[in-house]
Amino acid sequence: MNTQTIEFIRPVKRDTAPKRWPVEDVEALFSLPFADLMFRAQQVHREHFDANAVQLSTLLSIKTGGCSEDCGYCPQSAFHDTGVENRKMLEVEEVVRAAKAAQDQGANRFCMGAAWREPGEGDMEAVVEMVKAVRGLGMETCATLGMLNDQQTEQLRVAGLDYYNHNIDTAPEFYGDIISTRDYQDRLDTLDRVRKAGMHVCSGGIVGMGENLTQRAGLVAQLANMEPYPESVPINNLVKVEGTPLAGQPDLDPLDFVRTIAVARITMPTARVRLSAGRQQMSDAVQTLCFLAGANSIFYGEQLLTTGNPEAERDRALLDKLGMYPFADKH
Ligand code: SAM
Ligand code: DTB
Ligand code: SF4
Repeated sequence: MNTQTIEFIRPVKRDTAPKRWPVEDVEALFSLPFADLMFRAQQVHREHFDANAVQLSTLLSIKTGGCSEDCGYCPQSAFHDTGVENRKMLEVEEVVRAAKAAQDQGANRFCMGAAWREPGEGDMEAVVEMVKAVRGLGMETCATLGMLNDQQTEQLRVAGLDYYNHNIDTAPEFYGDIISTRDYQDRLDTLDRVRKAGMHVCSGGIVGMGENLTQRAGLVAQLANMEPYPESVPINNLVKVEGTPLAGQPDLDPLDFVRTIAVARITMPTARVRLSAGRQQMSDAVQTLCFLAGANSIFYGEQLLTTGNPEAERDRALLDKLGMYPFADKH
């Protein structure tokens, strides 16, 4: 036997195990006839969830504007002139007041967002107090504070944080077109730390930023191939804010947004798929299609971070009309 033959019979070495969801398989889902895609999404949804129940999270910006990152979509980046006023971190009492009000309106999760690349030296102490206080109200807690190191992750876990939101936002190969001040791996590293610390992961992305279909499928594949995939997956429709580099993006066809929800549902069957930013610009009919496609969580309350969201009353009316009701996850 010569060396040539030995080489030939040696098993092929792979760098990584085969992915559960190759990008081309996800892209094939996107390309299904609309009715077939919706049917598959509904089958998966009903296998794992009450299809009439929706989880309600309320957002609060605990530190607004002046962020040192250059995310092309974000009104809070210091690189863009959007008219968003920079504000220092809110006091713990103000946060608790807002959380109580959200709870009174029927929200069961409260998400605290900060316009940081990462929390600074003195920031964690106050955030830990906020998490403890909101949890003390009997609400689930979520925070989104940018990148975390091991120590910060541990502080949040000890405080009792239920979810950490950290979006990967788009496909790896499109990321550099949108953000230059960090790379994709930074996001994945923080998500790993959150997962290892034992908190629930909330991670999703934005559609409508000019990505092509392969890149949109690439975003979903990245999320779906995480082991395990996130418990919560926010799908945001780009909110076009004047002064951001993406303000002039053409509108996404609403049916392509609905398709993204359906594909997320099929590839991540047990995740909460959240119909996130962009609802204020959506008709009731499109939102309804998103629920039919498997969305089962929304941001609830008239404000996202710096942009608007439908009034709570309008959302209650829509849910009533659809025979849907709020539902809290049990952990
Ligand atoms: N600074 C932290 C970070 O980037 O992780 C937390 C706050 S940041 C505003 C949270 C997420 O909001 C981003 O990852 C992005 O997905 C979303 N977001 C920001 N601006 C948006 C916009 N104009 N339209 C849709 N989603 C947006
Ligand atoms: C997520 O995926 N979307 C929310 C939340 N997680 C933090 C934020 C949306 C922000 C929309 C733009 C703004 O209001 O500033
Ligand atoms: Fe900063 Fe987050 Fe906005 Fe990026 S998305 S500019 S990190 S607040």
